Amino acid sequence: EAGITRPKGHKVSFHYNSTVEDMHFGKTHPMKPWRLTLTKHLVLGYGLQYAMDTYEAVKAGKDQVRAFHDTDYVDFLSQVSPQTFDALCQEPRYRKHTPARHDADQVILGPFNLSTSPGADCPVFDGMSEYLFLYTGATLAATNQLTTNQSDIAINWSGGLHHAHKSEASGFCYINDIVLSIIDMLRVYPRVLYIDIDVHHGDGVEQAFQRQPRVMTLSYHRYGPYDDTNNKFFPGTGDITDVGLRGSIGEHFALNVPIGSGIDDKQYKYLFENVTGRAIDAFKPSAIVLQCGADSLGGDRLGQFNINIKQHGECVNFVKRHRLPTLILGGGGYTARNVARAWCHETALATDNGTKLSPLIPLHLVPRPEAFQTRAHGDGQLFPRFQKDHRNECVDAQLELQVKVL
Ligand code: TV1
Ligand code: CA
Ligand code: ZN
Repeated sequence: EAGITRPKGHKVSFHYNSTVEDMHFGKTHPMKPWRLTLTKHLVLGYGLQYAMDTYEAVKAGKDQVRAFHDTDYVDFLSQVSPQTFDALCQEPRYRKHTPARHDADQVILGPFNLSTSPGADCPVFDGMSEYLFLYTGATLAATNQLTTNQSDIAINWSGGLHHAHKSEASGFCYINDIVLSIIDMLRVYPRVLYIDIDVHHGDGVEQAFQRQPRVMTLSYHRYGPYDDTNNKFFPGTGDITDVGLRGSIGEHFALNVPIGSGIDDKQYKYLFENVTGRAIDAFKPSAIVLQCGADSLGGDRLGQFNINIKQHGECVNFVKRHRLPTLILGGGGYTARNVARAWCHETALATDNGTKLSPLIPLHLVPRPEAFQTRAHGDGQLFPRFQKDHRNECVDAQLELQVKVL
């Protein structure tokens, strides 16, 4: 589109592979990889590809994933499919990881917290292995752009899977691409700051670096009782008193900002800018990893915050103003149209095109709606609304339906 220009003074790279869009976690599973199709079409529709270098991601190697994850787990992930799952579970080396157990929702869990039962957080689905190694490959390529000084900001909206542990999948996350990226960064940068604005606590990243004073982790998240039950909001960790491993040299290099439901833009801005600003001043990071989970937006299917896209984007701008090498990642986000709006807006902010997106997508750049609606897993009704709604007003309408009081 006319008006979209390359940023002056910094370089942005965008890492993506469309194969991830076609994955299905299961019919009712909240994680919808096709939100990345919507994001891609908005980014291309506005012409933002002309403001950055775009790279097609390739799969990460098993050796690269082993930099954090357990060898058995990596081998299992690289071989598993719905067809091979049961046989793999019987193999001696994986059997020791297979306690027959149920989660709180009575879902049968196999090794590494993986499952083929409906309702599982971390299902085994067709194409899963390819999906995992692709989103990881995109994050590692983005990281390489930064560590070799070829980009100042690198973006991978398919990454940011912050709950995965060394030998366990958790909360829709299988490979922790964030931890792998930070491990790579530590070869080049003295200190790395990780900031997590997903509505969930970034527990996997925090735990991986709980003894590491060269990595500061900072997560903003919903914390506490979920509703009037005794259930805590997932994953239930990230209290304000949780500051890294007690007695280790990593103590005080983790920060947590637990938040109640319904926080609004003004309150979030106050918290984010004060805490992040002071963390940057004190820690003096050499690079920043920003996980931009869009489930902190108002109207999210799983989230409980009331943040508008404008404020979500302000977090990206605030980090960008520090002019440090920055990796921007996706994460959660379960109301697909708002995820796409937020991440497209943030792609524009990263490339200094934040004020140039008109509320209407130029029609000649929009893929044919009918082609879109025939997608088996597409939400056909979303597309026409896409053209009408303003990217910064969309959340407000949702909020009227879902009034939440702090
Ligand atoms: C299948 C089908 C799985 C429908 C999971 C919501 C489903 C959830 C489903 C769901 C769901 C969670 C728990 C599970 C407590 C556990 C990408 C034992 C309508 C980064 C992960 C949230 C968030 C996990 C990931 C959470 C991220 N919430 N319907 N599962 N039980 N798990 O609460 O941070 O965004 O909800
Ligand atoms: Ca968070
Ligand atoms: Zn989340």
